[in-house]
Amino acid sequence: MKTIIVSNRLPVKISDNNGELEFKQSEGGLATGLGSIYRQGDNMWLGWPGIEVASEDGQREITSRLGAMNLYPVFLTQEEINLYYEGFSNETLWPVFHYHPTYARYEQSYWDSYVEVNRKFKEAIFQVAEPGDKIWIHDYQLLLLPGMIRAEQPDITIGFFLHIPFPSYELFRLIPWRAELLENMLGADLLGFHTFDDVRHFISSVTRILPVHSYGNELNYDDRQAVAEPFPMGIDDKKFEDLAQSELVLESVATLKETFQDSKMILSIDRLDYSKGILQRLQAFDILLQSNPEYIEKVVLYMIVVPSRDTVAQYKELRDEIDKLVGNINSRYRTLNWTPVNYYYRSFPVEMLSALYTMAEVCLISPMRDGMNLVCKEYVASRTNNTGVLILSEMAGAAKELIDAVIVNPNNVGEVYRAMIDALNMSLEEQERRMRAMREVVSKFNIRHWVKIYMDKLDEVKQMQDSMQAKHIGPNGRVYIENEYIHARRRAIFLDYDGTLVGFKSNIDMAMPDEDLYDILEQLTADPANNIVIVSGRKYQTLEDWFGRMPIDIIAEHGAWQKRKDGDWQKLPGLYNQWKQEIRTILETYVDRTPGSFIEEKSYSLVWHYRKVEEGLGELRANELMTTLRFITADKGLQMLPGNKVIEIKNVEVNKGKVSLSWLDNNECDFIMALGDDHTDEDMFKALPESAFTIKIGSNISSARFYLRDYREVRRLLRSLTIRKSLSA
Ligand code: GDG
Repeated sequence: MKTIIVSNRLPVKISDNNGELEFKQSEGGLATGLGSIYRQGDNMWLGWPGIEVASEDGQREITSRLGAMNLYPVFLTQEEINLYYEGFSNETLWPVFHYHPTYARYEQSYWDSYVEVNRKFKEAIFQVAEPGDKIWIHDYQLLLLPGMIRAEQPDITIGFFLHIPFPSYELFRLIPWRAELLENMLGADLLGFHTFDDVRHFISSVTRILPVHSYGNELNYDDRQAVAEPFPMGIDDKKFEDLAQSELVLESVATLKETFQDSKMILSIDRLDYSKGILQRLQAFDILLQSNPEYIEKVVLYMIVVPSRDTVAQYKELRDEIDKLVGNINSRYRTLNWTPVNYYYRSFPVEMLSALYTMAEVCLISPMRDGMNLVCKEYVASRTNNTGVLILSEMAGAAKELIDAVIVNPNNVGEVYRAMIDALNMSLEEQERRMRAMREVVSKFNIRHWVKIYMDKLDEVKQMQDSMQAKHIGPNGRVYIENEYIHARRRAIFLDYDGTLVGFKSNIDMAMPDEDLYDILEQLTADPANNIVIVSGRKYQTLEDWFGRMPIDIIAEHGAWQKRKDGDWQKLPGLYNQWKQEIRTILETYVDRTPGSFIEEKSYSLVWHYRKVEEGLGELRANELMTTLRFITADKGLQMLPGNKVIEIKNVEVNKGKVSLSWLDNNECDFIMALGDDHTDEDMFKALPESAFTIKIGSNISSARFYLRDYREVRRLLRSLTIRKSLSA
């Protein structure tokens, strides 16, 4: 069993040195963190090596040399890079996911290539993967890969991590291929995001766009469970701490100090991107110099912008605008010995970054959107003497953890400007208090911790699925139940109706029994050893219409009404319903405020239904309603029962547990089976003897002993019981 890391780009730089290929391992945070995984044993990292190699010989050589580093290449053509990477990944997904939908291009050719390249990755994986392997896929270039792998290897373990933000549903739904993207993401067992907000947005998109049921962060789709959870990514804190104290870096710091003398340094480092807020940052710095001339010659903005995608029009334009604004500020404020903005459009060796982190009194990170942002964490890790101030945009994922930074809204240029003034004047004590707290966070939640908790959770999700699988009644479980069934002399079979014998319909009147169901019930009732008891929350009149003619016992309205197969309808004695008027008035206010909801009145209960209400709003109102009714119901001896898109208010004495037990008191049975899909069925599962076959439909979060996926599986089980019985007779 091995682990395969997959990302668009391999952590290696291959360069052609006079015909001789040179391989340099990447030192990025992700590569360092995952080094503990992919460098071990048979494990590997699979991705694009970053160069175009057309010849088979060339590809073979690269594959073999990378193999020695536990890397496995997926070769891409220039056209694929243009359409899949620059196109769909960077011109469609990137702007939408970073809240710039107007920059997004929805080109069919981009999408086609994205599908093709994801397929290419899948094929490469199957050249090396075996059943039992673990696969951890990274980032937005490979959103389709989990589903494509799952389709061919249903049991393989797949983790997925998104390094950029997941946008709100309102933005995500703009993408023409939104359903395909989500369906395939759900092929993963564990979906990791940087922040809880990303998780919320993802869950809200999948539940609105696909028929997915969510229980908290567990998502049920297509007979599988996936889990979505935040894992804020950390850095290699030790590396930056050690670098800051290394001789080479200290020498560079001394040189920088000589250059900048008494000027305080505000540092900013980003890749060229419209999501980084570079222009707004320059505007804030401009205001600082304009409104506070005392800072002239006393402060510099040291700004590194790492070149990126500058062949794309939007990026080129941004670059030109930065050039213009930097030129404008420098030309207005420069003095003979001082340049306000030290701007570099290139990258530097990490030792130089470390020297700048060590030197800068202030680090200004003000993206409009950023999945996490590691630069701010590297600054904190480098401040070994606990001084320095971090100004951090609330739109960066890191702001959720580094709450002791000076947090700003990057759109509020005035606020960013004031934050710079505060930072430049912050007392040493205050700096130390904040920096210590942030250093603790950066050190505890470092990259090794991130990898560990992600991998632990992936194993846990797999175990959860396995235990669900164990509870699921497969062929063996079915044979076991059939044997007990055949040898029993007198049987009780309690059947819930909605969601158990028929599918869940948004119109309750549409969920009437069909021929197939009648046929199954007839087969069951044909055996004199069987007592079939329908236990439903539905009105007794409805159940009478549907099943009254059959030799079946019926318990209606959760037990308020009962009818034996050969008797009449009886109501539970001692129930009263004078409370209804007051509760109904409250429910009506909820119906008035919640389009699609309605009230159902039963003899001894009132039900507020929200199955036709907009996703999310129904749950919100249901919680509100429960809070409103909490005291009134307690006062009146009533019970509130939250069910599947319903809240039922009824007398405390009425519940499926009590009624099924009292039914058994009068009827001794040596085989008891109970099936249900709802909260209200839990009372029954708990009340029945341990030997009973209690079966929950649709979820494994239950006190029932077994689980079936849906009403179709229920019908299959019931039918198989009757067939086995007739075969054994
Ligand atoms: C994604 C998400 C998320 C920068 N300039 C130089 C240089 N760097 C290094 C930094 C840092 C890394 O690049 C940048 O990290 P970020 O987190 O800011 O952004 P990305 O890695 O581009 O992007 C982001 C991240 O994934 C991780 O999940 O945080 O939100 O967009 O490590 O030090 N390194 C060197 N020279 C430079 O000039 N050597």
